[in-house]
Amino acid sequence: MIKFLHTADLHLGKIFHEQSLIEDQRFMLEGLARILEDRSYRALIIAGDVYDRSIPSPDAVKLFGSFLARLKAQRTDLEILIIPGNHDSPTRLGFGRELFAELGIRFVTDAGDCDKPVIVRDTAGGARGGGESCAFFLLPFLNPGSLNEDSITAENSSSETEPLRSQSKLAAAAAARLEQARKQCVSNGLTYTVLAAHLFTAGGMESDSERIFLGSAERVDIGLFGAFDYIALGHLHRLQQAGKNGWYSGSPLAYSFAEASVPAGAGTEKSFLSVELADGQARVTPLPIKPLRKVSRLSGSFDWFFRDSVKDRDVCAAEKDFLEILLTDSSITENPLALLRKRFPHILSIKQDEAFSSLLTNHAGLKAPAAGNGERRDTAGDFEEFLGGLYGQADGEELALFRELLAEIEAEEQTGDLNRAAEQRMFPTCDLNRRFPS
Ligand SMILES: [Mn+2]
Repeated sequence: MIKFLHTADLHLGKIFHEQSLIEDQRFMLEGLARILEDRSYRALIIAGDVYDRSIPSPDAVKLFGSFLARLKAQRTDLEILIIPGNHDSPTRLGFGRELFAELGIRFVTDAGDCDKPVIVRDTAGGARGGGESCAFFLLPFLNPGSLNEDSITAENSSSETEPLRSQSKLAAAAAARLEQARKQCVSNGLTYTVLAAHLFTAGGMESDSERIFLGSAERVDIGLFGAFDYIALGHLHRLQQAGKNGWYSGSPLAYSFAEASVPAGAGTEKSFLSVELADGQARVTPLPIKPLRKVSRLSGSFDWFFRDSVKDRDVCAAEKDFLEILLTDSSITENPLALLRKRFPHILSIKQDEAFSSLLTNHAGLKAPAAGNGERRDTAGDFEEFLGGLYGQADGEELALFRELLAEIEAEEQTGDLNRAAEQRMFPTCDLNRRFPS
């Protein structure tokens, strides 16, 4: 029997609505290290997106370094298998990989190396083993150009090779290489073959925290890798099966409110996957992860949250979570985040969709009239109407102040126009957007 743990999409260094998650990630990795104290685990797979950014934050790098050191301090025999995802820089992630390989920490960062497996043997039956064995193939995220056309057909008559761009073509090229190497392993008597890959498979269920790929050519047919006993996938952040033998472990923490655990919803639980290869098949067991702080979504009126919910069990249970609150009021509340933060210290987002949509339907007149009808806009009148829409009626004092400021600005604009005309004779107009593309 060969047993290993599969995770992916750690996104170390992730900033979630301006909130650093580094403490939450440290807590999660401590939990992972504790699971791996169990000596029956022979390997750990991290299937891409170790970091959130290609240039990771110093905190993230330190955290990952100390995590690897801890794993090796407690278990020198554990194989640690790592590939870059689309968020990682392969070169930076793979720094020192030749040295790390000596320690049983494998970073495969070049797609051309995907056909060189790491062999793990079951030594439970004594030092000479005699037990089962597994070849772990590691396929890094396929950046455009990371494989050439000639990888598909070994006998390529043309000397010119074309770098491949789309995910589907790259995956097909990788699959051809992998299948040759996999067959070789089987004929060499290895019991199992496993593939780790960071891919967006066709039919996969997305959440809000992956970087999206557009177009069907960017989705990969998981059937290409159907001969492997298990495919440890990264990229999609929800735990899900892909094809017969493929699994996304999902991210170990929720990285969007779409993955919130409150209210309870299907498929939002975060887990590591414990995989046992035995009796010719893979048995997959999700190990639920208890986060330091949950990500939750609540809805109700502002007054309910501000006053009336102090004894509500669900609200009290979520008080310290990373929160998104959906306000159901039909009128807009000013500064709700500042007001609610006293009670909910980790509130990160407030939505007032209902108030905004009722504002639009009840005050259709707020919409700007069609441009170019020659009518001069009455700015103060528009503002009065806007205040009316927000608060039922405009505040007279506010409106008077607005008229005063408006008069000042209009006077300035008139003199400004004369100055600008003079400036433009000296400096021809330049398009700022073109000079500084966003
Ligand atoms: Mn990811």
